[in-house]
Amino acid sequence: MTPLPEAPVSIESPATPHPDSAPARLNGEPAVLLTDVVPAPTRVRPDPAATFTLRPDTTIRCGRQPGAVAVAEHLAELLRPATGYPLPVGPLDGEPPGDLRLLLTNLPAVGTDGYRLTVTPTRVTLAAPTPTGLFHGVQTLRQLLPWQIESRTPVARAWTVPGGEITDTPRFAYRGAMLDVARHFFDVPDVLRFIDHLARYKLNHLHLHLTDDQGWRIAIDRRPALTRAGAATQVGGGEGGYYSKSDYRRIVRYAAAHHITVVPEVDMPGHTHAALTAYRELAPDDTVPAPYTGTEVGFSSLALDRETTYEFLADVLGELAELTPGPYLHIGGDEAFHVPGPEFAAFVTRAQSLVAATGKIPIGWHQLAAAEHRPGRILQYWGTSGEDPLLAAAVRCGDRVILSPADRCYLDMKYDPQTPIGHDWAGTIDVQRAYDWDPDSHLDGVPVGAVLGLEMPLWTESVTTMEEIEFMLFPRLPALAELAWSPRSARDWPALSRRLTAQAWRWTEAGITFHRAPELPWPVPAQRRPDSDSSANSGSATEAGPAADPGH
Ligand code: TNX
Repeated sequence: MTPLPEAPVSIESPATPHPDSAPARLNGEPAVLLTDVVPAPTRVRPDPAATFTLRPDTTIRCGRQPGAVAVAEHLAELLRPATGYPLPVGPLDGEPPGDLRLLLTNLPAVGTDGYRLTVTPTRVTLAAPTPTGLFHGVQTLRQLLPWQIESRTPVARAWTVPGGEITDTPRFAYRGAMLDVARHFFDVPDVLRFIDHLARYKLNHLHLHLTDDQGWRIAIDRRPALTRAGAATQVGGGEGGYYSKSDYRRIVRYAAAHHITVVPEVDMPGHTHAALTAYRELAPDDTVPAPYTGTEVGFSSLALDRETTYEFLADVLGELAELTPGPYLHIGGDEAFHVPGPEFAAFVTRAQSLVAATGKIPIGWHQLAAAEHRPGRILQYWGTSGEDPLLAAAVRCGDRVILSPADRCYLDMKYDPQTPIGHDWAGTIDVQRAYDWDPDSHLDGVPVGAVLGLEMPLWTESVTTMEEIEFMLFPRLPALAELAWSPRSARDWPALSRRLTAQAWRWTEAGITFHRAPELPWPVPAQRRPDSDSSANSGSATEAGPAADPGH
């Protein structure tokens, strides 16, 4: 047998850990435990006597089903750069020791999206009833390898996986995050990187807020001025931008390969100023306004009493439905402050019918509750009071709810008053506040059976770069992903804070910017972050990550 390379004696440089760090994590690298995974799996049975070690000749084996082969290839691509091993994907026959096996198999205990991972000294077996379950298991396996697995170049060390068995199944079917590409435009590579972050933590929906007062970001062939005039700027007056249809298809394909469904949003009847700059007949006063680059909300509306508006919406929703393989179209519906209640309800009822005519299911912000129920309709709650009688009534009619309470889930809220970017209208949200609440009982009159899941929106009025996106996401996104995925009984703030800080080694190695939230016991050596300030909220949005370590 080829001798395994020695593990390096220590990481880059001596740690200067937070005084509260667990002793086991102070010197050298942290040993990965089966219980370290974020989000916490449903059931973990460690076998401390068993450790699996990847070998230079390890093969990733799976059945012939294309979905399984695609997940096996994904796993190989994750592991090849750091290990430097070839890790071919091969068939299940033979199965010498040392291999990783991916099995598509009936496993009623884990539902459709769950998996079972079994690690013995001779092999790793990942079993799931669907490719999606296998994909989730791969994300777990990735976290069980040493943190250097995130390196883009080969690292000479032993690639161990702690022994035992994990059986895992999601708590909620809908686990999402939203990116506002209207206030500031983010190009395709940024969106793909955002998708990577969702996939890592087993989120399965990407909501793209494609249109708002400041910009229209998706090409619609029958309405070319939307992207000619409507996409030319953004908050603060930058150049804006938009996705061509092929850009959008690329995003959808990449998301699908990561078992993520894209939920496109065209916000209406408010938040439509950019569309009015493109088509005069959409404007209530029939005049083309100047582009808007500020951050006020609630001032715009489509003309609700003209048929041209509904023809426009049919064109837009029709083309968007054609581009979108997922079942949903999001029609916004928030903050239409200048539209009287009855007109708003009548408008939404028509807009919902236009969505249904495309074969899709309407989702909207919870203000849609004012309009008629439609079979399958989903309302996204973004309030802060935990009660909304109209929403509760809609739920009694059969609507389901995605929870995005702004005072828990809004990733654009500041962590604390010193956070250099973000909002505070829903308060500040530190990591514990994001995590320590119960989706089952959050909304009065909305039983847990009506809660489809959780979504974490990132509005981008003040967020302008990928580093800033990541700074607002990490570590809150993984914490919220745990609420969405892990069983209710697993919620344990001290345990999560330890597991989150262990993730920071991976984020650093992967070049992901994160916020060194002061309430967490960070073990990552500060030296890896030359531009960081030892006080957690230094005013820099690049406390770690690409800027800190451009070599990755
Ligand atoms: C409210 S939340 C909005 C957005 C803003 C956000 C800023 C919601 C449905 N509408 O238009 O960007 O606050 O936090």
